[in-house]
Amino acid sequence: RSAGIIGAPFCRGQPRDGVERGPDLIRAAGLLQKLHEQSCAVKDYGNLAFEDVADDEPVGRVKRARAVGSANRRLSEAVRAVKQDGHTSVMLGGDHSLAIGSIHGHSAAVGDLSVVWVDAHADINTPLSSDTGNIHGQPVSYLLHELHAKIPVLPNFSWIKPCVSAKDLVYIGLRDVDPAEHYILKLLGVKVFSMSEVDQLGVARVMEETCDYLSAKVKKPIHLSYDIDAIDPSVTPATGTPVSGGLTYREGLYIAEQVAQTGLLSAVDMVEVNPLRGETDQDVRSTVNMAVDLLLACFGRLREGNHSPDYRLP
Ligand code: DIR
Ligand code: MN
Ligand code: MN
Ligand code: MN
Repeated sequence: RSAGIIGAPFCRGQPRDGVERGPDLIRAAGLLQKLHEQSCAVKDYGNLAFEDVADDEPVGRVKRARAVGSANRRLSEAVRAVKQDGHTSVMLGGDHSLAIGSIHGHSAAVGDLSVVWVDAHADINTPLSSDTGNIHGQPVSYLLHELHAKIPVLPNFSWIKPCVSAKDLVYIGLRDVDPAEHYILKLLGVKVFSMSEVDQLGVARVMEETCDYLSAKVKKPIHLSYDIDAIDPSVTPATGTPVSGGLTYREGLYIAEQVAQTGLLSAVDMVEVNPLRGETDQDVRSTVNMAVDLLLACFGRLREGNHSPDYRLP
């Protein structure tokens, strides 16, 4: 398996500057070299260039719709190309509004897919239910078939076709869910492992149930959308909306390892790393290192160790 890396230095899905630096920081922490060292072929497609959108006035409460719509259209094409080149797509964000384009492009290339959304937040507000108007709290709503009728037309969003079924979505790590989001999750019967379930079942059972649930019927390619704020802020403080009581370093890694072990991982997003939200260099280092370690686990790195099939003892 090979990794096709796309940098998406984009921050307009939320109000805090700095998250656009994620892709370069994650590369600077040695992602490509470390993937090579674990015998993973890598192609870096570089960073996308997003045009600035003038007069991007709020539409209702929704902020920066034109910029978010146009950036995601580009990203969707880029992810589709990476999949058509035969790689596992790695989208480095940027904020989580980018999951719209990433999942859309992934689905355009491979068809039906499952989504594992690891996050403190559900990111399933509709443009009308959102209190903040920030699109990084809404991406899932644009992607679900079941919510299509609830989504008003936004400028630069008309290219988006819903491409995910509620039954093919699993959440892990939730602990800050708005009332409208909770209503939607219950209404659609979405599979959710909030931090309560992680406490109750342990991460091993959560992943067993996640993988059983997703492979019960047809085995679809998996899109792993990993918001770094799923991890506890003691480990990943450099992010825009930290919420206490998150996944430990080990739980976070275990999730990525288990998704990788299904053999179905087809695309991954690593989003919401924001160096300007860390108070110290160590805060930023710790956050970026977590992102890198999660991605290495996605490409087969095991804590027990690894060796290539042709290894011979000297
Ligand atoms: C909140 C916060 N539910 C919203 N969402 C965040 O803005 O819709 N998502 N922080 O990452
Ligand atoms: Mn900015
Ligand atoms: Mn989040
Ligand atoms: Mn998120």
